Amino acid sequence: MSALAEVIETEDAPDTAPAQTDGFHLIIDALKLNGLTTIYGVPGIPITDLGRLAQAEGLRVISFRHEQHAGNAAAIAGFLTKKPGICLTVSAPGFLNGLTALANATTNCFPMILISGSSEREIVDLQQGDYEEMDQLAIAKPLCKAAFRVLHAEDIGIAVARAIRAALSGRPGGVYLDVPAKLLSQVVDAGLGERSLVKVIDPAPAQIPGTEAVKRAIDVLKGAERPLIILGKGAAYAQADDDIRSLIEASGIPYLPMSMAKGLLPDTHSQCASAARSLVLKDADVVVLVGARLNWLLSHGKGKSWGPPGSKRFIQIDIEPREMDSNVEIAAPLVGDIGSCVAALLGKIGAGWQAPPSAWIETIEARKRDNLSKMAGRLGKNSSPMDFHGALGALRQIVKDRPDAILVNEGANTLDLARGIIDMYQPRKRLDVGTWGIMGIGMGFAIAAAIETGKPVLAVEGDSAFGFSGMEIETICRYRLPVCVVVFNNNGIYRGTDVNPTGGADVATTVFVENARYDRMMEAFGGVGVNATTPDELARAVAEAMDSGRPTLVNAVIDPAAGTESGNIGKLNPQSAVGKKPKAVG
Ligand code: ADP
Ligand code: TPW
Ligand code: MG
Repeated sequence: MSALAEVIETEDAPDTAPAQTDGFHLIIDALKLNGLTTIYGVPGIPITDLGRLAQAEGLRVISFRHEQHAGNAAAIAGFLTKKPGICLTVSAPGFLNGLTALANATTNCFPMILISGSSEREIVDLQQGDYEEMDQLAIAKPLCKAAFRVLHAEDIGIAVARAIRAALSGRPGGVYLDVPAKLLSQVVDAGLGERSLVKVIDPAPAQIPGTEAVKRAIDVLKGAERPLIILGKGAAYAQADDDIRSLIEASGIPYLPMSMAKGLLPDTHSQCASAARSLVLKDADVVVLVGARLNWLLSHGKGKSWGPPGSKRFIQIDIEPREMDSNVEIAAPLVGDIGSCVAALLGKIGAGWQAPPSAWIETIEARKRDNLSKMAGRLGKNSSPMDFHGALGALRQIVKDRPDAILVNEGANTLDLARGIIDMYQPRKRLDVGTWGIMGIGMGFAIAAAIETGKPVLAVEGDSAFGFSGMEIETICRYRLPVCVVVFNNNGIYRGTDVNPTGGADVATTVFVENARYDRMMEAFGGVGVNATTPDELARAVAEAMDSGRPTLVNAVIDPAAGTESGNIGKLNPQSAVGKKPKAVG
């Protein structure tokens, strides 16, 4: 141990001793110095006092009921603010609970830092059975972008700086910071401590694309007859909203927003091709990817949905060079940050730019008109029990009337149908299950969205999806957050009509308690609970909640037979790969 880090018993210190600080305060000061003023976590040994002291020092410390939701909150805070969200957990089990969120953040390219207390190194390394013993650093490493452990208080400043830079620079992601119990109580001279802190300068430096690469991209684009731009959540994260809109409008190219890029331009924009999705994917000849990976969500850029092999050329904008050619050949890789890349393209799209051929635009228009009119008929139904379209038609109007509200969305049918039906009007207003299609982000995302933006939040949740994080409605009530949760209650996963094929006493594996009243859970914590059986009742309850800002849960009674297996992605079920249509039993 260095001289600086030596633990000094405070009661032995003479009155004239120089001012001192400790590991607790240095962590808090390092976060503050870097503008990180909110912590999402769960208290316990050894970090209870870190949370207390952070609150005493003016940070906002939001205590959750389970670390996974605190972690999800930190991750989405990172997405919304371009600053790493901070999650604080206790050792071993608390750390593991937070780890799912850290891995999910990394997968989704959200910047966050999981700070976890840990047991004593000497005991952990000899496996002598410490309280909550676990080699957390080793476990975190493969699941995040970077992982660090701090042993000396005077290294805290550098460690926090490294964590921030690792989370934000290049492709953003999750970082793990291991803080053993002993570190927190280490005492050091206050002046030395202060000088050891580091303010990170320019943590996400602009990455300017090469001129050759820009020219190549423009050449490919100029040769296009049926161009398409796909906006991904990287484009939403980049906060280059004005330039992205200018690029689309100046080029006249139709665009398709991925789920969390919806609202980057209003979904009602004339160039939005969402309502003609399958047509544009199949028929486009040049596709510009802006912060969107060619992963499963885009059928890996190949196969039937992309038209005949070799019928496409791709231009890809991404900050991560290794993303290029990950699934198919990229004709024009444009490596850099989205702001710089889009600005560079925009600089080349001047007065003489040829808009795409009108035949392409008209074909898309015709398909959009067709699909939108088919959908419109289904949205107005005021039936009871509700089907998904009737209920979502009501919520679509709620969001249209409140375009700055944030929509959180998870489930299967509840997710896929809400994505298609609820138009978004502003950037970064739609937060959902992301790259993994993970259930359980709901309440964590809703809480952080309310805390970070101060805007009302509408969480549209499948009844199964809600169950993963449902206990956090106590957190919503405790902090009096303007969150309205709508549980699409169809008595189960995908639908509530499956039966046990053996005829035995156990219900089917996808079925829940019939006619459960989730609204009463909210009432238990002092919030507003409403049971809604028609779209009109649903609309009234949600409008009132969004306008009052009172924590509300609406139990929306959905026909248990209305959903389909796995929502839109039934084809990914292994049974369907061998030619059997996935079908609910019963
Ligand atoms: P979606 O799920 O919406 O299709 P993905 O998560 O697959 O989006 O893709 C996001 C991509 O955006 C990632 O490949 C990531 O490297 C990239 N990205 C994130 N931030 C930036 C940025 N500031 N500049 C450039 N690329 C970025
Ligand atoms: C962490 C698998 C995908 S969708 C879903 C599950 C359990 C729930 C669907 O039912 P829900 O929606 O929410 O009631 P609806 O409208 O279709 O009835 N565990 C994790 N992530 C995933 N994706 C699953 C399980 C799953
Ligand atoms: Mg359900």
